[in-house]
Amino acid sequence: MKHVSEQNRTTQMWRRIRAIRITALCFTVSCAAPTVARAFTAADADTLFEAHAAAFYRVEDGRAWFTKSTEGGKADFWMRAEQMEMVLDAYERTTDPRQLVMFTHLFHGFLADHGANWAHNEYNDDIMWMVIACTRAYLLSGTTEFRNVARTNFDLCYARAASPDLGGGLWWKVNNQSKNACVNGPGAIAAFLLGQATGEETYFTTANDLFLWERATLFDPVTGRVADNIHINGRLSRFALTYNQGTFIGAANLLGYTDEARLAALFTMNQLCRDGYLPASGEKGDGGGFNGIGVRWIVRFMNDRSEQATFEPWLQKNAEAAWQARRSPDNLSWCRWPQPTPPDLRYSWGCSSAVVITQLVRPPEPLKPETSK
Ligand code: 7K2
Repeated sequence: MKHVSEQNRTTQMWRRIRAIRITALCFTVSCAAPTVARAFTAADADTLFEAHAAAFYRVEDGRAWFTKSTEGGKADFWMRAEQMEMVLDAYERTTDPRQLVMFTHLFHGFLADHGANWAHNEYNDDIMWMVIACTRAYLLSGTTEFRNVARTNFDLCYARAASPDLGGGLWWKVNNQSKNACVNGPGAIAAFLLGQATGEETYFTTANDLFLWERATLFDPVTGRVADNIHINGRLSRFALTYNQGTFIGAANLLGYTDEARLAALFTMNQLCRDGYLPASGEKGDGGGFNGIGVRWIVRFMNDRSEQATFEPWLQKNAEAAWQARRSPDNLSWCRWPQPTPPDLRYSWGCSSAVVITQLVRPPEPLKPETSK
């Protein structure tokens, strides 16, 4: 016992000495070179957005797309839709009209490749993502073409996906085998935004019904976990993903279920992160943009409900890591921060989460006033 407490005392003494040294060092460093500990800024958010556009955004005759990777190709349906949301995130921060022009070109490019009716796509979730992008764009720009396409496709998707099996909710695919968080959260959000865009009450009712089904079926009210899906046989796949947490939080917040939104956000922060960092998914597949989607709806909830004290330091830590992880010379940042971005081929979708988080999270207040330039 004596030995142990002596050891403790010695350790404590050394800790104190080290703390004093570190304080002294920080003081010296910050006086000599105020940029050493600088946090990401609005200019850095511009840099990441422009770097992503330079690497992946292409436009011809007013029709634009995001390439699949630095080698070319075209991003898949839903990854393209979600990178269109990324452009709207940037526009909401900057209100730079050039970003609305970009969206308009992307919209026309999307219709050129996939048509104005997306019923040929067997994934109901894919359609809901694009409905969200177009409805958000309408709400920001007033361009009725965006709203009309969104509405037509929501209606056709809802008609084929909604069913009373398993208590309600939407099927994930047209083969009607499971009901997944990735279509029901987005479906609730899409319906709510269409309610705002059209003023029609039935969309709000649909949004509320979808949310209540997801809450009853996929949400754990004790922990805040959102399960990925329920199979037609009633088996629940409990694995939790940041994008599913995000769209659940988004729908809950829009509809006024603040306690549920907070619990699901706390689960994301405390249970899905390691050292506070959002989980690093594979960048090739669907996972590359999951954290961007999660953060989008957590930030909206945080801002709408004044929850900054709980969530902002964590989000800023991730945004800072996303910024620091960028590579030179092209400033692309992948989705696996705080690990640095490797030098080889990158995917547009896998590089979108870093862009999204830096658009949405407010940079931290500078610790020290800038010294003279
Ligand atoms: O199993 C679903 C979903 O529940 C799960 O969260 C993710 C995990 O995978 C699928 S959804 C992903 C997509 C697969 N490729 C085509 C896309 O349109 C489709 O929705 O990644």
